[in-house]
Amino acid sequence: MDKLIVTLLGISSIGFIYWFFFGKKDEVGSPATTWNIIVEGGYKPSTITVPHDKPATLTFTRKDPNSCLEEIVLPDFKIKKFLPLNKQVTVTLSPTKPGTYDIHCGMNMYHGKILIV
Ligand SMILES: [Cu+2]
Repeated sequence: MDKLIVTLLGISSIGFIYWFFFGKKDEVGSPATTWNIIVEGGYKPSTITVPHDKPATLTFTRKDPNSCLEEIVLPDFKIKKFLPLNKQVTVTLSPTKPGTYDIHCGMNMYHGKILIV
């Protein structure tokens, strides 16, 4: 029995290490001006890439009843929006400078990234 537990722990820690180093990479898509972001336990995708010379439209859909996620804040763009559950909320960005910008919830607990290229 003890051996079994040790074996299971070993397997799960290998799985964890594997996930930690290989599974956590952000999927950075190619630059696009329209993005659909699902808000569920965080932001999916958590990193989006937009070109710096065109306005970008981000549509957020909150599927998570957690009130922590009910507000979206893009501090660099002075945008703050309430996200009703299961409703699409569209935000338009007019990026000018390439860089990495933050998206977070009203309490600054969940984070996403906007890469402006
Ligand atoms: Cu929050």
